[in-house]
Amino acid sequence: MTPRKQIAKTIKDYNHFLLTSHINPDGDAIGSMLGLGHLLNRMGKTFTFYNQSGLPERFSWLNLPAKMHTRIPLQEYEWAIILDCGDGDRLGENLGTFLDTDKSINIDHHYGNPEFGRYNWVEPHRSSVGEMIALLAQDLGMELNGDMAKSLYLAMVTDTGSFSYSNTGAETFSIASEIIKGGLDLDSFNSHLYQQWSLNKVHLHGLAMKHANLYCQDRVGLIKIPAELMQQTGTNPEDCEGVVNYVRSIKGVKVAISLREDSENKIKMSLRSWGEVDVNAIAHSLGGGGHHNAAGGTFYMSMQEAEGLVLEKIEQHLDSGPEDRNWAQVT
Ligand SMILES: [Mn+2]
Repeated sequence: MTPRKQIAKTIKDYNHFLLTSHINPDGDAIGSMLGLGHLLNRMGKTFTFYNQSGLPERFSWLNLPAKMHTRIPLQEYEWAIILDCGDGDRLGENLGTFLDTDKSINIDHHYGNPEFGRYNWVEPHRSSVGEMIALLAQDLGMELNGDMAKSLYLAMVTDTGSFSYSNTGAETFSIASEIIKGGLDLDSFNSHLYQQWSLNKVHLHGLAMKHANLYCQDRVGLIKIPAELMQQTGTNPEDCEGVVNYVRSIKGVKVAISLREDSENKIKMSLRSWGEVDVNAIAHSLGGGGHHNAAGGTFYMSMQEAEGLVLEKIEQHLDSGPEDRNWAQVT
């Protein structure tokens, strides 16, 4: 039996679930979790939500089918379903020791997922885990509508950069089409998703953009957010989401980098690319990971040292020969 079928059967056969996703959750982590919660609700199952970082403010307009727990201990469960976690560490240190991997289901779309669960449905070509939950809903005979569909649409639209990244497949569009047929109000949805900024956030992005720069014969764009920039503008790390896309938009740029100072000597890196350049491999060589065109990681060093190191790695990668060779390594 395929993992996908095994998971559908397990959901039918059991009643009590724990649903969780990665720390600092993005739209896919939240959307897939909420979508699966709504799905379980329709089947009359009980479940608990857990995310160590809680629900980000920018997604607070969604209808939660259950309370989002941020603390252990949690209620007893028969199966834990872990969503969008490229490895077990992404669950956060608290849940790591609480979970019984023998009662865990791992649904993910990251390359190199170590398949830490009893059942592992890992498909790196999928746009998002939300897309996979939509397929599961269809396998279980459900229409893609209501709050379930809205949550899954959020997962797909955020993980594909509004259906623009190379992970957007034909099936992504056909699921989106089913969701629109199911009655999703796009205008209302988009105003909730995109009208979330504060004036402070606009100022933060403006200042960061002003100091963006190009390296490696203008093939690499870099944007930095030192902690003092957030203090100066009264913003927080959540407000930095997406800054990497400004340098990704510059003509001729093959790799876009953002570096954000999380705390002293802790720098969060995001990498984005177009086409063949494999930023997952670059992130991996620096202790991080992700997807072919979108990856990230953390440096425990100063901003200046992190900048030097990431630029050096990218330069080596870009100069290491034809890019199609790098592409061949991951397919
Ligand atoms: Mn994802």
